[in-house]
Amino acid sequence: MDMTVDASCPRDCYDTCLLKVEVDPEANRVLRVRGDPSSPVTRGFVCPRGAADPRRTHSPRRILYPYVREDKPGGPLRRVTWREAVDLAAARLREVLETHGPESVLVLEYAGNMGLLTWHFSLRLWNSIGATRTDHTICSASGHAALRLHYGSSHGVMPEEIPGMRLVVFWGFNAAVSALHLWTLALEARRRGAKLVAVDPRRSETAEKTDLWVAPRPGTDVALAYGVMRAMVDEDLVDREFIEKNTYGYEHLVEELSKWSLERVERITGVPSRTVRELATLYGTLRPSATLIGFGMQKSLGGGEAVRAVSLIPALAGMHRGFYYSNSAAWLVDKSYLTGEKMARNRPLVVSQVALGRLLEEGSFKYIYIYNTNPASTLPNQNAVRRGLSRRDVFVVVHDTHWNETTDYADLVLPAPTYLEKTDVVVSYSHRYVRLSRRAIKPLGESRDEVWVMRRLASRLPVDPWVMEDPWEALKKALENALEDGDFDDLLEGKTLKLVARPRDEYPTPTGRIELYSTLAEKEGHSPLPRQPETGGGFTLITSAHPKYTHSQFQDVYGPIPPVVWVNPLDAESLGVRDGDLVRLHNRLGSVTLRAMVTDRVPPGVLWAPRLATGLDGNPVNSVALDEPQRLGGGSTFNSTRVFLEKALNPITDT
Ligand SMILES: Nc1nc2c(c(=O)[nH]1)N[C@H]1C(S)=C(S)[C@@H](COP(=O)(O)OP(=O)(O)OC[C@H]3O[C@@H](n4cnc5c(=O)[nH]c(N)nc54)[C@H](O)[C@@H]3O)O[C@H]1N2
Ligand SMILES: Nc1nc2c(c(=O)[nH]1)N[C@H]1C(S)=C(S)[C@@H](COP(=O)(O)OP(=O)(O)OC[C@H]3O[C@@H](n4cnc5c(=O)[nH]c(N)nc54)[C@H](O)[C@@H]3O)O[C@H]1N2
Ligand code: SF4
Ligand SMILES: [Mo]
Repeated sequence: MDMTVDASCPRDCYDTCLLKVEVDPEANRVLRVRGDPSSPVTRGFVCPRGAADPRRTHSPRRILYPYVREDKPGGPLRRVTWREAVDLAAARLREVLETHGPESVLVLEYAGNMGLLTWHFSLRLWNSIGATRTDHTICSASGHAALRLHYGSSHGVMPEEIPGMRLVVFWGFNAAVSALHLWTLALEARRRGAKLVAVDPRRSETAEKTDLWVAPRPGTDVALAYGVMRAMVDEDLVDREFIEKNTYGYEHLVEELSKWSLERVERITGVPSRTVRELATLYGTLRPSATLIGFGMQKSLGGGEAVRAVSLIPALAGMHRGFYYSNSAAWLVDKSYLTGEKMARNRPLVVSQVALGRLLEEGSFKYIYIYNTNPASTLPNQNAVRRGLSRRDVFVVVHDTHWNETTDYADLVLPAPTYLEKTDVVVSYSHRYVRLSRRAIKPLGESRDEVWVMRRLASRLPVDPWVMEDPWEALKKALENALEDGDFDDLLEGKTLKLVARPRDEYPTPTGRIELYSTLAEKEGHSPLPRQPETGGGFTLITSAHPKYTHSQFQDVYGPIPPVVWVNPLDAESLGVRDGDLVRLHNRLGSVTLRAMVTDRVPPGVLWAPRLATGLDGNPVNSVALDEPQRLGGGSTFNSTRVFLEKALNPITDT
């Protein structure tokens, strides 16, 4: 008989849906994944990825057994037993630790599964031996650093508040694709009379559906935000009482604004002054408002600066933390206890995830343990990444659920169960609702979870006793202060609980206020007020999320990510490119061939491609992606990628 199991989607996604999973226990099959209607935020529906989870779970691309690779990249595989696999992984690790030291061991993980056990607890082994890790800067780091400068921490509006807003601004945030449930909450606000705005250089799916679309040139959001604030000040649309009571440095900000005439703003951003005024009027008259700042906009050389500038607008409009970026800093989950970072004797070496390719290429590591991430697709400067992983003097272990680009570079491949095959707890980075995600079916093949593998490895190495702590005991301790309306036992029983959230109107800044002028920035060597970076000429390549894929995942279900690039009709004409032609994008890092879609959804000088597509020449889009970390927070700069574009020969029709 079929049955239904409660789970939470652990994918790197704003929404962290509560799910109802229908399974056939006898056949050990997942039949259907539905949204749980009891969730106040994710409300009973799933995105195309959630809906495809039964197919992804039972996909022919699943890794079901451990394998040793004879020759990399891509050489023949030999199936081995778990005992052989663990012996080999541990022996090589011991050898590298003894001859090269822990710095030459790299643990490389990210948010492929955000489960607290899957992702965090399984880091204990690596923290105990002092392995090098990355700084997790690939996604949102610079925005967090930016908000800390002005607000002390980065949490903001809670999703349940969105329907009550009178204005919702999606600033560099394609929520209609990347955060379907937050978008749905905004649609509810609109039904109650709210206005929706999108700020995006590209006519994104979100921009197409909002009431106002503001289209700055890429990387000019600081100027635009200053323009909006200037108009608010000039037209007396600011909340003076709020500013007086809750902010620091208003005079400095006003002085800066005096340099930002709307003509200057228009020259830099391309946004007409009347549109800047219109946005300022919306902010000044429609309260409360929520400004949803996307991770996407933040992935450029001045992305952190842009987040800083945009975040100050709602303060002028009189709102406590009137932005939403990520609420991960609001919760009191003790992650450093879970990961063992807190107990570790030595601080490990931390390297840039954004610039990792160059380190890999130089041979900085002799042993790399990879899980929950697909670096041979998702990191920038792919040529360096792939050369680095191909080195003969580095032993690469990959523990993943599916064969992917990175498994081609693995010396040892280990099979992992998907989230539907293990029990875990997932904490969202947007909403407060948390529930036990129960195992729906037994692990497929010989797949073994991350905690199991960690403990097996640890039993063959000299490690601290805390590595072997019972995972559920550790979880209980890590959640001790985190749950608002119940305790750990309630969670184990399956109740949906709320996380305690830090207050919205408290500011752990040096002055205890919203620092419009950041004294922290001054101290740390950044400009106290956000700074508009230089923007160059040539083509800027923007890449962003596609509705059917989570980064590189789901190609086994939906087929390859479309290898297309949007080109503005004026650019196409001047380069002699017609719709459907093959074009080659190239720069000093590499090249990729894509099919041109000529469309006015991008302005001249801007190209857009779905992220993580593989080009028609077999090169990943990230072959050309910039790997220079941002100055503020070290974040990624994918959207500052500059490329040349030329018509390519079509291998089939052009001879
Ligand atoms: N379907 C789907 N959803 C996802 C994911 C996924 O892979 N697939 N991944 C999740 C993850 S990890 C992330 S990080 C988020 C990302 O989600 P978002 O924050 O929405 O980011 P992106 O989709 O990268 O881009 C958002 C928008 O920023 C615009 N943009 C680019 N440069 C600029 C600029 O200079 N200024 C402004 N104003 N806008 C700019 C782009 O045109 C794009 O429309 O999505 C999450 N949700
Ligand atoms: N060009 C371009 N590139 C980008 C971006 C961009 O905007 N443009 N955005 C960047 C951003 S924001 C992000 S967050 C990164 C994401 O980069 P990655 O984290 O590398 O993204 P995924 O491709 O989703 O890879 C996740 C991997 O985890 C595996 N996995 C899933 N569940 C489990 C599990 O339970 N256990 C184990 N062991 N493995 C599991 C999946 O099979 C998959 O191989 O990509 C970045 N890359
Ligand atoms: S990927 Fe996001 S929207 Fe889709 S089911 Fe998972 S949490 Fe929900
Ligand atoms: Mo991300």
